[in-house]
Amino acid sequence: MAKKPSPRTTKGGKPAARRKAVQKKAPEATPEDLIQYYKDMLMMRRFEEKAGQMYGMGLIGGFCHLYIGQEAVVTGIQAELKDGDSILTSYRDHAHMLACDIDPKVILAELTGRSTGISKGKGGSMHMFSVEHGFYGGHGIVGAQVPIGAGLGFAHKYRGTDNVSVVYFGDGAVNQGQVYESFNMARLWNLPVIFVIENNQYAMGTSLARASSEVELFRRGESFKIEGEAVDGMDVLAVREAASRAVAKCRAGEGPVLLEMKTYRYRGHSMSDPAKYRSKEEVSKMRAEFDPIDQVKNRILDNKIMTEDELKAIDKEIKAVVSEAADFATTSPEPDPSELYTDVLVAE
Ligand SMILES: Cc1ncc(C[n+]2csc(CCOP(=O)(O)OP(=O)(O)O)c2C)c(N)n1
Repeated sequence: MAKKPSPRTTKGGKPAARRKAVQKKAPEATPEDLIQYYKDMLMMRRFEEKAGQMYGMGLIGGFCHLYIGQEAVVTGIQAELKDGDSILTSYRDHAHMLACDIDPKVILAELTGRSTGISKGKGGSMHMFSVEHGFYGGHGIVGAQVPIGAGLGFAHKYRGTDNVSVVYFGDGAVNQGQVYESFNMARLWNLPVIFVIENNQYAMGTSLARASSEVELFRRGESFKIEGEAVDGMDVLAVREAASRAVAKCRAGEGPVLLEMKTYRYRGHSMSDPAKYRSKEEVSKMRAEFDPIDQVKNRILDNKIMTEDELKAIDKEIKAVVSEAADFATTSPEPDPSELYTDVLVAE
């Protein structure tokens, strides 16, 4: 866990790159909030379990990276966003799209390469986009989304709105030069960008400590005077609280901000990963003790907001929605060969 640093000041007496350690106090939430987060995270989990199953059946081709275990991060941040805000992420993008209210049917149809998919079946799991929903991809090149996220922040500022740009990237992307060029421009121009490092501890099979000289990733903005905070990314309420502070700063023109979400992915890097770089015990411990959905479920039960049976009924409803999406994805037609050259270049 990160130590709280001694405060430092710039020449002008302003605090420089202050940082905070992982939140310890359990934040408050209304019963409605808890139920909503439970539903949102369960939808992501059931959707991806179905995607994993369909991949195994050969219905999904190409790459498929699951977000299972990390659901609290995108759910907690999305709870603080509003219309006009933009988000973008890597290839591990299904949950981010669901958080943007994109129909599970069109996501699953894209995964199965159907014409009804969000990229008309030509993008697959890693290449999805919806400007209408404020979702700017789905990026297969590690770190490529970071400068684009800074650019979207510039667009928000240029247009004079108070919208923010949230760019998610992994611990494997943080050592890239383009990330630091983006930090520099974002601070230089005070852009409303929230840089969210989803630190799930492994980049494919490489653990953070094997690839990074500084593993406290919330410090990575320091030399650019970007304030950073480490957050318990398995607790949706801790995420929401940190997001609320970050969003308020950005909307007030005091951005950018960096959030390091300490999270964990349960599945392999992608569907073809045998995951030999970590023990089964490590994964089981994280699932048993820190699962984001169980944490919310326990809060709901402990506070007698709903009964176990009522929660099971919600699960049943969500499974029905996912099952309907799977039927849609498997019965939709494949793209017509005439689509092969459409939407490939911008200036057609
Ligand atoms: C520029 C670039 N280099 C390498 C790769 C191959 N690659 C795909 S995912 C990945 C690991 C990224 O890990 P991280 O950023 O921690 O994200 P996570 O998969 O953990 O969500 C690598 C090296 C790539 N897609 N792009």
